[in-house]
Amino acid sequence: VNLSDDNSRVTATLPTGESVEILLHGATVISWKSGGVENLWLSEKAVLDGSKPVRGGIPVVFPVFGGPPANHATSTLPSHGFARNSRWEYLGKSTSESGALSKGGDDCVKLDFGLYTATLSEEAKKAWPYDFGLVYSVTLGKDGLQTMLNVRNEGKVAFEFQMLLHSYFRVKDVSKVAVKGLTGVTYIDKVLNAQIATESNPAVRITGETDRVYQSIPQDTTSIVEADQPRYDVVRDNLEDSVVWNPWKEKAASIGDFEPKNGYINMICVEVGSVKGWQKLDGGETFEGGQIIRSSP
Ligand code: TA6
Repeated sequence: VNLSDDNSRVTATLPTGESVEILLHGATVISWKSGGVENLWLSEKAVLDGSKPVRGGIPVVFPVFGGPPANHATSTLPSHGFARNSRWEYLGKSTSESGALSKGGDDCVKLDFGLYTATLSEEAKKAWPYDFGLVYSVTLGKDGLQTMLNVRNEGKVAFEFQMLLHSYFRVKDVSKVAVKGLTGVTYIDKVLNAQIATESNPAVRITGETDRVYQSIPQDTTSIVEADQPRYDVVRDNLEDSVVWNPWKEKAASIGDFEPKNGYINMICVEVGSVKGWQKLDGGETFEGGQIIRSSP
């Protein structure tokens, strides 16, 4: 495990060659390599200096997903909340951790990152005046990557939040991709004026701008298949919702830090989260949710 000289990022590599790189800005995973290939898409114009959220990798969305609602505690927060645009602290690593990804030892390494009220910008504190603590754990294993967010209410006043891990997966050609495991699930179609629909297709294909919020998904795994070969399995842990997003050509052209412009062909977002309604925490209570991603390069 290595903290960069400029204290901006942490990298870890396993003896078997897998690697992960996390930017302290937003605790954004910006690279995850396994089987010799990069699994995450990162825009060539992603801003990595902390001045704005990272376009790509795995941005952490908290305490609100999307544009905040009116007349709500999150109303004056930026879209997708402050977590992805805040400086997190590196809390350290542990290798003895055995869990979903491995039996411990040196076949996995767990890196922890923290964000607390005390380290939040004045602007964010003013916009969302609750006493909270986040610990984001990134565990690199031989057979996958686990990212878990632990949310704690450190105050006495209850608060509610949404969370989502905005993962940009790298693919060779999105026109050959199918997303499986969503049959029968209700979704909000943000491209079709937020109309509610039910997924009738066992294999969701991307043929244009796609922005769907699938809710209350009964089983925990969403699979990304490419050219009929399994590529990623995204397993939700204590989260029931997932967003499938691809900007496609026109939207990609309109996003300033989205480069190359035809990069929409090489990415698909499958974003696990709790975004239907709100999770409520009373003082002292915690919530933990996240994902395990298995890659078959
Ligand atoms: O997760 C899908 C989405 O909510 C889309 O609507 C699009 O806005 C995307 O997130 C990216 O949002 P950003 O604020 O990172 O440009």
